[in-house]
Amino acid sequence: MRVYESDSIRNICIAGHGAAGKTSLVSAMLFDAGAVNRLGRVEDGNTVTDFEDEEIERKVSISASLAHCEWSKKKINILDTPGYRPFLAETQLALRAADAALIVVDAVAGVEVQTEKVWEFCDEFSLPRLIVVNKLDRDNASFERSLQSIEEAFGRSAAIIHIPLGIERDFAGVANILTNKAYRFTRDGSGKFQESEIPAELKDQVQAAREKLVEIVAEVSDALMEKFFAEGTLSQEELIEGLKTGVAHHTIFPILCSSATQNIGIAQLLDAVVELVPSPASMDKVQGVNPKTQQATDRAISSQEPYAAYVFKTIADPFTGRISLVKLYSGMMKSDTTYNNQTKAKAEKFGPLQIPQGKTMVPIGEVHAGDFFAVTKLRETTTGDTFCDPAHPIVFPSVEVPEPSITFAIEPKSRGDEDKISNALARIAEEDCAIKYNRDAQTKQLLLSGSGQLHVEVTVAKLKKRYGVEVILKTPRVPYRETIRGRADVQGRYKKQTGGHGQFGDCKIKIEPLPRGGAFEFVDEIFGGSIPRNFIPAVEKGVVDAAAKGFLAGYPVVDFRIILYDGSYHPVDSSEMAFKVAGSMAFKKAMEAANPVLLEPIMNVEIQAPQEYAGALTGDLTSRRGRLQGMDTKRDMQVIKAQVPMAEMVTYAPVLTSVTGGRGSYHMEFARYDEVPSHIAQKIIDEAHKEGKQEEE
Ligand SMILES: Nc1nc2c(ncn2[C@@H]2O[C@H](COP(=O)(O)OP(=O)(O)OP(=O)(O)O)[C@@H](O)[C@H]2O)c(=O)[nH]1
Ligand SMILES: [Mg+2]
Repeated sequence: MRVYESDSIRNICIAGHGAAGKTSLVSAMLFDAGAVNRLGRVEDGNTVTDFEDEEIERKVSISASLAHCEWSKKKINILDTPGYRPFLAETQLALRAADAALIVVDAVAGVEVQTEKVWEFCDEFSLPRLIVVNKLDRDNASFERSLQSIEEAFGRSAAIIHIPLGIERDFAGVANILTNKAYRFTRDGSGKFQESEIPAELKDQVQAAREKLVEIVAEVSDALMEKFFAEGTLSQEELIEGLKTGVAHHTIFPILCSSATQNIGIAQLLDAVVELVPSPASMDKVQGVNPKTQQATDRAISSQEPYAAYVFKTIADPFTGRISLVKLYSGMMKSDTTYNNQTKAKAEKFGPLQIPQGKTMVPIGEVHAGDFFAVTKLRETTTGDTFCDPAHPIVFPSVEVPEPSITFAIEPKSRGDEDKISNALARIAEEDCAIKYNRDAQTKQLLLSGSGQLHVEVTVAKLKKRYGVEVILKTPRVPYRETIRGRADVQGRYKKQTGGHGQFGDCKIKIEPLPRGGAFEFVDEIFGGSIPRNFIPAVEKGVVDAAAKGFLAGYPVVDFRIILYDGSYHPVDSSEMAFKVAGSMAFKKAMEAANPVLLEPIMNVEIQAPQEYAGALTGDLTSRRGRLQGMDTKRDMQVIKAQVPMAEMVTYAPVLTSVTGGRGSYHMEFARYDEVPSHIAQKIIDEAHKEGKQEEE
């Protein structure tokens, strides 16, 4: 395995909407560059970058993966990423580590929802971008429509570099407006092509595209602008140099053409990557924070600098164990060396460094600034950590992945697997930052949250295949709460004075509602010692314990204030125990008198679906006691915002899927607690009493 210098490296991340052809494109790039000797196909489950069981089975990318090839003596590191919404956190992590993105647009569908989403990620990371219009060989492909949607979404700084030769079944290659040549492919999947003059029927189009490009490139600098005004055009060299600058500063986004599965236009795409994507050596310093001073600092991307590297991804391999994928920003790193994990303040002993080609790892002695590598079995290191020379400390910013949007309760199929589940989930959460799991303190259920039903299902499949634990997915119990509407003034008196040593506690309390927010306040207004100081905390404890057990249906009572204002005691029989009991008796009486009600969590729900389903979806939301908050359109998708009780949403995912034929997605987050309407409350209370009885039996 060769060691590459930073000026011989290009780091790109392939991103775009689901099924745009990203994995197929990577497959063709690797094949044409001779990195692999067959053109892997998603259909056949033999691509380099979709190697996980779940990816092969579902024919969908689920995790980001790293591959590489050599083209024109440059090493191109390629990160393939998922395009389906539930897996976009992976895409975000991969883009964070790349130096440029290749945004893949489906020539039939044009720019889609997730295309825009990944574009936003690129904005966030200030990434240069090339745009590839792929699937130009498909029926109903249209270069014009694709361009139109690209310009609508991303503005006129998207500039054509390739024009397709033919379309749909006749798509045969590309006309390159920079070289002013046409490249016609043999269309047998071999990637072989012949160079020729631009065909007569495309000459005008090529000319117009070139003129537009010259105008856009002229805006890159004052010098170019002056030249352009003086002479009405730019020289070939000025055009190329200006274009490179525009790409590097992400003010110009070149548009390329391809068919990944027919292997057409891939060589020209690789040329464009090598020529237009900045090498790490040519890039500005990378920004970070000095962990000692918390001040911003930066580091030149160079092998001469002290080492600094960023762990952008972790793979939990059931056989190898933990695999950390690392981007080396500066310095060199070697196999079998101990390095400083600055984030964890721990030294980590590295075994051999490896260069991943999908799942295949090739050992390498050392790696230089700008390159990627993998290292296995680090003990403390997790995604987002920085390694650096302790004498030159720097920490790189990590990525905040979005909060999960869907939650299920999980139960093991066989009893006794509880510990296994937690261990396995801990592993999976290491590689998948978008998964969260916890035991709900209120309902005692083990909850698993992800970015969508598919995400949770994939996690369940991993649990089974990798760790041998089978679980059942259930809708989570709704964490209802209880509160009061009114006020009350009551006495709790506990007296047991039959024979020997008795028990005596007596307290008077007022209860008042507090605004929503889950709060509880205890106010001590005892003056003159009607209850001795040392027993007051016992009264509070009695109230707190009783409130946790609930009054109506066993759900915790919240949003209330207790004012302890009077009471009495017995010099011998009073005890903490007795005052605790008195406190809880008082609380129950207070609840009874203060008009108790049930509260339920209300969620902010945002649904995206093709417009034709909007009516059906809003109707369904209304029947779920939802309140519409607004409608919006995003391209051809309708965005519906509503507030809906959580209890009504636990059954939503399969309904949305069946209504929209799998084309809708939704996201929800907690908004607030609201009173449950009384006719529904009664059902919940009856249900809770029934369950309570069953548990007692
Ligand atoms: N006709 C045609 N089909 C293509 C082309 N590229 C990809 N496909 C097909 O489109 C489907 C999706 O391709 P993938 O490469 O898995 O797409 P992807 O963007 O990686 O998908 P995700 O990673 O799941 O978002 C597969 O059935 C491919 O065979 C293309 O250029 N032309
Ligand atoms: Mg893919």
